[in-house]
Amino acid sequence: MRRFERIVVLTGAGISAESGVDTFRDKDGIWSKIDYRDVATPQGFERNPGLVHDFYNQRRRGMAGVEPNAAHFALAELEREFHAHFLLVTQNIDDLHERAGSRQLIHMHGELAKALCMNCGSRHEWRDDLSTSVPCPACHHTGLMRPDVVWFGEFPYQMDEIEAALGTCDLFVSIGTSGNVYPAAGFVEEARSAGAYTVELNLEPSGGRNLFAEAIHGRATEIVPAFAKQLLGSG
Ligand code: BV8
Repeated sequence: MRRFERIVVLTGAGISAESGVDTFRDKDGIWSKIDYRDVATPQGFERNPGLVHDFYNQRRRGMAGVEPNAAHFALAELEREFHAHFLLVTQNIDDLHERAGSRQLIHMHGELAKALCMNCGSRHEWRDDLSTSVPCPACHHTGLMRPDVVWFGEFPYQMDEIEAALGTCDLFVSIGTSGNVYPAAGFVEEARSAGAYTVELNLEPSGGRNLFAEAIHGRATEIVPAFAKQLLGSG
């Protein structure tokens, strides 16, 4: 494998699947059980904040006992070797990447373990249930705390940093994502037009498979450590 200097990795729900975290669009996935318009849009929160809080409270509670898997650890090791020019962008809102040791990390869709006050804009570490009766720890306003996640129709976080990295990378790797959600699904084309080599690692071909120069299919806990080892072996 050729030698790369500047790597951008994008991950989706598939990298956490073997840790026991549900994906969205697989059979029995999250969106097969609840309509995303009711729980992952600002309009849904406006209509029924209690339903949205229950949805995220269940997912927050569901993280108890969930551990990072070999794929998360392999990416953290890859970063340590490529520290200066390595960026991990995740669509996931779980904290498994940071718990595996990843540091050059952007949660473009926000974080389950954070709450945002819509009154004063303050953000808070949040591992308990949220509800409309929880006061903001900063402004003490009640009723306007929400999960700090990016819903459909909202702007993903740190897009400037992400676009800058895509424009200068020489390797773009997409792991465990179905390529359904934009702008993340369009990152491969931005990286490719900047001259990067593009690889998809996924259980099965994603919707965007043909946009990648190479695709490796299999379970993340097997193909990600093997891919990272090959990259490190190429020096
Ligand atoms: C925005 C909330 C304006 C948090 C989520 C074109 C350009 C820009 C926007 C749009 C556009 N077209 C349409 C839009 C609007 C919309 C959109 O994309 N709609 C889709 C449905 C068409 N996008 C937005 O609204 C975004 N904001 O556009 O702002 C803008 C415009 C331009 C530039 C900047 C901004 C906001 C999108 C964020 C929505 N929030 N969730 C939460 O509750 O988690 S989306 C939701 O889907 C999650 O965040 C999730 O991360 C994301 C993507 O899903 P995946 O991670 O891919 O999961 P999925 O289940 O689909 O796939 C899992 C894959 O893993 C599968 O392929 C499977 O095979 C694989 N797998 C399974 N097991 C394994 C495995 N692989 C390996 N090993 C295994 N063991």
